[in-house]
Amino acid sequence: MAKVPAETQAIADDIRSMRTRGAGRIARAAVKGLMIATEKSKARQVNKLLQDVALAAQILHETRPTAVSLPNGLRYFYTRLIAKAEQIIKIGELKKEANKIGTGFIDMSNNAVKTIGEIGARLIVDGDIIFTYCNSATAFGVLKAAFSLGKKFTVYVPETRPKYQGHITATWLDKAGIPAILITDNSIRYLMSRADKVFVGADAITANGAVVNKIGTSLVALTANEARVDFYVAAESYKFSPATMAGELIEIEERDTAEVISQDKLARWKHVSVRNPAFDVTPPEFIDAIITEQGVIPPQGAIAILYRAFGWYSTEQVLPWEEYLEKRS
Ligand code: RUB
Repeated sequence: MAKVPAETQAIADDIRSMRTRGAGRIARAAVKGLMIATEKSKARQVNKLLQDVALAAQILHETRPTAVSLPNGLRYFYTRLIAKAEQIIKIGELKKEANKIGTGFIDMSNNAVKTIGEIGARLIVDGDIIFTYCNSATAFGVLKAAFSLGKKFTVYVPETRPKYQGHITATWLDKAGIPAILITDNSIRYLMSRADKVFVGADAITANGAVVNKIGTSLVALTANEARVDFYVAAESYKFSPATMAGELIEIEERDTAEVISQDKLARWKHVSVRNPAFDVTPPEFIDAIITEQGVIPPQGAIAILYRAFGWYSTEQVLPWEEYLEKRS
């Protein structure tokens, strides 16, 4: 039985190992993986093509569990491919349509980040002291757009242990010429009293407006709440989780302990183990607003975004490629 193309497998490996990371980039890379799997499929029948792409969707989906942008991106591509497959029987024609679908998602995603930047920039005023956390292209887009408008502000960037994504953000800010201060994660509460606003990204947003983002985000939100600092989340609407409409929880990824401590040191300890959860949940009470490409909403408005995109959650929204995987085996 045919495997997925090497390029699709490489995309999956890059997502798993975090060479490709950040919820938006993960979604765009995964959709690219499906585009390649469709293009390279040797299937001569439409149904067989759908089965090949289903295997690619499964492999890509299993890479990381938390960012909802990943299943949402895969679902966007696969449901539209099924719809086209119902009308088109020529493989070459279907492949062309698949390419359009994938490009459509990637363009929509890039445009959403740009629009969020423009909308979010309005919230920044001269003299602001801003906190961010981890490395979010969407939150960075807000800062960059405000800076391009000539606004003058300073950004505090926590390092974000254990993988130091804050250093990536610091590099981006430096390249953009935006004044920033890199701080250790333990300095957050001490320095938050001087801040005006926080902008972070999201891996998933639930129906009740809770935001799942890099581990430690909820501590940033807690200290912002205590210091009465505005807390904003910048997130495209494909980061909202339809399954949470039916009360499902977002799975929090636990990563390898080697990211936290050397395995030699760990081996010497007899009574101590290590945990490395990668994300946490910030409750809606700590969030002032979520900036989406559709506009700025209170966290309680999350359900409206979800309803508009998916209708009420139903079994139809169960991963659509699963049915074709079953046919394959
Ligand atoms: C990245 C992270 C980012 C969101 C949003 O976690 O928590 O804040 O993914 O990013 P990781 P973006 O480094 O574990 O992938 O706005 O770029 O989609």
